[in-house]
Amino acid sequence: MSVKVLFVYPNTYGMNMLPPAIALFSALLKGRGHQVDLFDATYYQTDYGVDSDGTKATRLNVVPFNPDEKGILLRTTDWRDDIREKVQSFSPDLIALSTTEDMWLLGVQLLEEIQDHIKRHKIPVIAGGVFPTFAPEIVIKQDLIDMVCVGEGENALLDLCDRIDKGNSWDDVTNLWVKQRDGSVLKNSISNPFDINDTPIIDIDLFEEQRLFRPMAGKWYKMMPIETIRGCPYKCAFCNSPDQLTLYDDATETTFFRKKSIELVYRELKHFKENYGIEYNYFWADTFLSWNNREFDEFCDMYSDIGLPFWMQTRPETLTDYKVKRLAEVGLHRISFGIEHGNENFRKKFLKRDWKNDAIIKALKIPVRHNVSFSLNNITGFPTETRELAMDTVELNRHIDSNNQNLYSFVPFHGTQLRKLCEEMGLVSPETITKALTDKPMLVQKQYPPEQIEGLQKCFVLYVKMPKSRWKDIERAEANTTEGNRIFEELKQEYLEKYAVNSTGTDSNSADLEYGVEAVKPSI
Ligand code: B12
Repeated sequence: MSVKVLFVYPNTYGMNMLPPAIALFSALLKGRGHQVDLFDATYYQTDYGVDSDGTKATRLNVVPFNPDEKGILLRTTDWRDDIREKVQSFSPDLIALSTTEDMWLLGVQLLEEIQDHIKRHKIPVIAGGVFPTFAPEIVIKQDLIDMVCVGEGENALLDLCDRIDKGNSWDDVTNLWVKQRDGSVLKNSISNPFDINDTPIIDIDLFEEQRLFRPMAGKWYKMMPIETIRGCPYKCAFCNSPDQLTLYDDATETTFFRKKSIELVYRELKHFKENYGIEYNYFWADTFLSWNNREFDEFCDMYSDIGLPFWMQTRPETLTDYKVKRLAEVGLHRISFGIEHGNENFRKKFLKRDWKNDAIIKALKIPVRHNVSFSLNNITGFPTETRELAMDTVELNRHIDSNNQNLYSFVPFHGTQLRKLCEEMGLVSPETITKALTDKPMLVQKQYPPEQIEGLQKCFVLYVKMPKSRWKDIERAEANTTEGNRIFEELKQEYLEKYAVNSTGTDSNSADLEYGVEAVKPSI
């Protein structure tokens, strides 16, 4: 016997990279003889949220590219018909939703569309992912949700499917919150983290081939998300990773921070290169250079056999000349760094990032020396922040010869230290669901109102890259008025003509996006 699991993935078309969790679960479940299918909302017009990609292009964070190159188009069919057709034809025994916070309400919308089928056939529905992990009390309240996975899903999902298969109760499956008939909830404890060295080759066949294509530095590649490390050694207050550590430290004997064996990483890389024609690897570890020196050398020796360009994200403090040089020799193509804020004291106090600006500036000369292009991620709109403080972020970015730079507005995700602060300050309520990073600012603060944040976001790249003599005009361009937008368009042209040259001096079209969100032209 086998269990039929239908994964539901709420997503909008800007975010191309496929979700590794679903591909991993699929491989594990198929390995146990279960059947798996997927409803992926990525290329449907769901009228949900924003086109993060388009936003980034408008703000000069990325440079437009030719969307027809790989023929990636939105679907022309209605998602409602398709998801209904999917549940009817596949007839799942379990529906499994994987969701981040900003996608949760879209996930609910997708489930609501098939609620008749769910109710008629009494299909259990489980939700997992970073949002269900950190806001299980919100997720379990949703009518259509029967179970919430708190923490990692590998063992929980396998255990659950085995119980369903055998007709046994799943009330005591670890990591699960299970809703009872009377509405009460059983909250099971968290089991030890999954041994990531037991990870099978993930199953990407569930996804359409076009989901692998993603633009990087102005060019399309067939790109594969690859896991090397799970968890992060740093404690940034706006990020979910520190709370993952705490969740597991408090509940289990082992740590959430784990490194995959280089041998296993090699097997995956080789498999996808040889069998799927992968052209580019996307290492999504929070801090790629969290390895010790021996592990680092082992990676470089291994990767020289793969020879494909790759992207990574890491902290400036993890760079050395030796490391960047070696990585560049084996294929490092592009790096993303989180700078986040330019005011040292503010960054230390509120973001829990304790590093000096001088040290950041010095470290970020290293990739320039080795001709490796990179982008900088920054955030504004933090609790208590002011425009003056935000201008320190502009100032710091001006001292760094990056190829691209973004200024996101702060999002108080559940399961972060700053979320707690925002709730304490009354800036959000515990129930408030967050939006995407590229959406409108979430916090409404008198000392730094949303319009100011948006104005600065709009003009951030101009402030960073143009001479200060142009700042008066740039400030006028911040206004979201006919006049302000006209000045913005003029400055944008000037920027593109004179200043959009990257640090390696080779192309002004460099654009990468950490979250794979670049504009794709709708077909309808
Ligand atoms: C790869 C990645 C992406 C990929 C894939 C996203 C995805 N949904 O998988 C892309 C590039 C598309 C992406 C996009 C975005 N991302 Co992102 N991303 C990551 C990253 C780096 C790794 C996630 C990952 O694959 N981990 C490995 C897999 C195996 O595990 P997992 O996804 O964590 O899931 C585990 C459990 O949660 C659970 N689980 C997950 N799903 C399910 C489902 C069921 C049924 C069950 C039982 C269990 C379960 O089991 C899994 C394995 O143990 C994380 C940071 C991090 N280190 O976690 C950020 C992170 C998830 N992203 C984040 C954000 C903000 C975004 C965006 C909103 C950014 C934006 N543009 O606005 C979008 C949202 C897109 C979307 N539809 O989900 C935040 C999420 C914040 C939040 N609380 O919601 C994170 C946590 C970054 C951070 N440090 O703050 N992202």
